Amino acid sequence: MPLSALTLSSLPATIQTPTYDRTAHAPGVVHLGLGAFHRAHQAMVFDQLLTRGDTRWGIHGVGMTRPDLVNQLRAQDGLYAVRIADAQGVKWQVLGALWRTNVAATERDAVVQAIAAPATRWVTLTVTEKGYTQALGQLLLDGLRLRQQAGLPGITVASCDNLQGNGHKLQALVKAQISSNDTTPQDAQLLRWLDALCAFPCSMVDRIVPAATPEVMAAAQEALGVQDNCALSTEGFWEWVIEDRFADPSDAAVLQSAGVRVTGDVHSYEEAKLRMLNGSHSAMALMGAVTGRPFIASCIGVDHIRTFVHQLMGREVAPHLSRSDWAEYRDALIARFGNPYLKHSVHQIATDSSQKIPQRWPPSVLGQIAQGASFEHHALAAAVFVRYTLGVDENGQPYALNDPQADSLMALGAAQRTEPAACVRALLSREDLWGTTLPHNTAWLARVTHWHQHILQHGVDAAIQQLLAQEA
Ligand code: CS2
Repeated sequence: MPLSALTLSSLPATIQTPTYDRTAHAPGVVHLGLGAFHRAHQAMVFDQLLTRGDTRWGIHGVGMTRPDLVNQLRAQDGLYAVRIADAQGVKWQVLGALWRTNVAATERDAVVQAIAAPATRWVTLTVTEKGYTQALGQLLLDGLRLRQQAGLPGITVASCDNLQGNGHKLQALVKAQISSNDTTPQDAQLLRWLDALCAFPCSMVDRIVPAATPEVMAAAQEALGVQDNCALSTEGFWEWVIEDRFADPSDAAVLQSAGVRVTGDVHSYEEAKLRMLNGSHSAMALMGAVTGRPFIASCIGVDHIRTFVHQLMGREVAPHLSRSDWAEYRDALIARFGNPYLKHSVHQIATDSSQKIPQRWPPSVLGQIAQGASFEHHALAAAVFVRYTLGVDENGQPYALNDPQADSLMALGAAQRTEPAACVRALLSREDLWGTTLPHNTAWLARVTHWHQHILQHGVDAAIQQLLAQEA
């Protein structure tokens, strides 16, 4: 039997299920990007608010491209289970905040109408780093224009992707769809309306939510007694820090009451999270991909990788953060990475590395260079990235590069066995990855070249051990 509104009442009594009416109200939130992360993070915050009787937080969820997930969710009436598991315990919960669904690629008009619906108060986004395209800006603008023309209130449009200053980027993207054309008086009015009545807060979101696996679905069947094709697994920890900038200012207190941190200073949380958590994730993911270790937990469980990550954060990232409690943050991250319940695939995190590296590594390297300090850990991580572009691990197992830049990266990386130095130079010269300054830094180039050579000759593990011996 599949999980659905009909089978909800047959679940074991220990499992928390939605107690609110899921059909009486129109959704107040349109969420773009219906991946695992949103469903086990924000959807759980909104579920809390709905449970308390605030009916404004039902979600109209929009899958950007893939119809399969949306079809599965529809077949389950938008219901799915989340396993929350770590050293503190294991608990299952069925979420009911998802009230409607669409696929942007095939049902664009329905999405525009959802943004323009009178009940909509928020649009939230987790469309990944590569999702910030003109098409996205235009989709949002079309919905917002309809609102303005209908005389409806402005809304809060919150980017929740792993990008520094994500709210500013999104606002600029939406507005660019107007100013790139000749501005008519109507356009000028729309721009004024956007500035005055809509809010684009920056936000930092954090929870480790691996993509769904058959193993989690089997565990869901066991725990629920029904089949759930959309079941997810996550950790107990979650954090959502959002800038105090809302179309409806009273939302600040509402979100705070559900455990969200509302602040004027998202920046210090964003930079710490991107460079410490995500920066370490990318380094471990690439190391795991090249050495044949499948999960983040299998990487952090190896002594020399754990020490490497500890030092990367403490010595090369922390000195440039404005968040002062970084040592506790680092130690908590190491424990989270080791969570045995999270089978977080290294290849999932290595996906789109070309879009992730720019936020995660260069700011720390530049900070170290400015202080005349060592950037060896980042240089080694960059060398592992170069090695990763070969598309075959150290055991001879091939893997696919899942990246919008896969073709160009593999073309540049192909020559690394025969002309390693030229290959490193070519990959490090790319400003889309490293920014405008690093490609001209000869010391950076020299150290990445050094570690790359070491990796080709002795392997990634030996290179890490050599680095630890040298930096002891
Ligand atoms: C990961 C993130 O896939 C990735 O790139 O680094 O999804 C990470 O798990 C989340 O940002 C944690 O909050």
